Amino acid sequence: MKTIYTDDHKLRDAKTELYGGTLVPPFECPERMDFVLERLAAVKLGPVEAPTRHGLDPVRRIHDADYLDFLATCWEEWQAAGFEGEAIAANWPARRMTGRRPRHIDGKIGYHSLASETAISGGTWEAAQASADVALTARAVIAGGERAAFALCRPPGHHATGDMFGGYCFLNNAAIAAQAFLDDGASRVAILDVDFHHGNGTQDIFYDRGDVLFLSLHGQPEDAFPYFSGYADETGAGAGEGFTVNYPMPEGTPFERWSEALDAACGRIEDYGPDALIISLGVDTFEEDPISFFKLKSDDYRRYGTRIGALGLPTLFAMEGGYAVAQVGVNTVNVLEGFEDA
Ligand code: SP5
Ligand code: ZN
Repeated sequence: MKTIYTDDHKLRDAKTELYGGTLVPPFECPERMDFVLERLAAVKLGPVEAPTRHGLDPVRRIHDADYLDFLATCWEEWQAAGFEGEAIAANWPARRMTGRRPRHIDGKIGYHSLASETAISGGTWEAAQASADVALTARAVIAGGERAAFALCRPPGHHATGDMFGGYCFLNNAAIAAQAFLDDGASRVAILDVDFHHGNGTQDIFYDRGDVLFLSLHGQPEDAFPYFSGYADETGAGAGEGFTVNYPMPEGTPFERWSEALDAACGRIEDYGPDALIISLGVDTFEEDPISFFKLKSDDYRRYGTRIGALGLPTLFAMEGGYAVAQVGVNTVNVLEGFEDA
């Protein structure tokens, strides 16, 4: 299958992540992509092509105008305020406070964020736009008749809501691609999120809609980021009731248990009968991932790729997380190879 990729992701190069009370080098680092590219070449999965520019119109279908304005101006405003570090939120509209959007960047960044680990620095906005273009270009490859495509997105997207960044995500690439399928004539799209973390952003964006089925396998929210979503009783609202499906799982979950949840999710997808499937492909379910607690092994990625391939659907893989950097390439490409074996 084709991979869509651009070096423009390197513009996302924050130096700090707030982790355990100290500023550390971000887990979500540019080098992750090198390992994926290296493995794609080693197994000759297929051509790697550059994205085409799609502009902000398809992004505006998912994200609010004032949020996009914030992303575009955050770093300049932060510097103009005289702050010396990278832009990190320290204040939020917490319970019983007003939800009004402040003017000062120190307030506005809290209004538009859901976590403080993710710092904004120069180039973040440009890289986020390029990442959305990668997803939209892969979407167009499938619309052009290919069975599948791999959007090697960075930064990732599934934590980003319509108006909040966090969890290393700024624009929700999978949601933007799903909406593009619908706007191009699809009736139903399924998004299966296999990243270790709950895809809170994607869930939130489509929570009250029946034209996108969202399913997520993830670390249970009692113990795992993003902590405030991903319970099994979150099932959608209104017209979206029944079209959000969560499979939270505990610390130490091995592939045997995880793959049962995947089988259940695949059954739901078959019942739904979507025109296209998007996989939010995070490989932080790996046993050696430094910030996660599932126990998948490298061979397991190939096995579950085959299960996804057996659905027989047009399938867009969008890269999300995975922080055992040297193994991110093998594990990610194993999924794609397993898919092609189906
Ligand atoms: C796209 C993606 O995978 N985003 C993940 C963002 C997670 N950020 C918060 C990390 C906090 C991890 N704390 C776990 C402690 C493990 N010892
Ligand atoms: Zn993740």
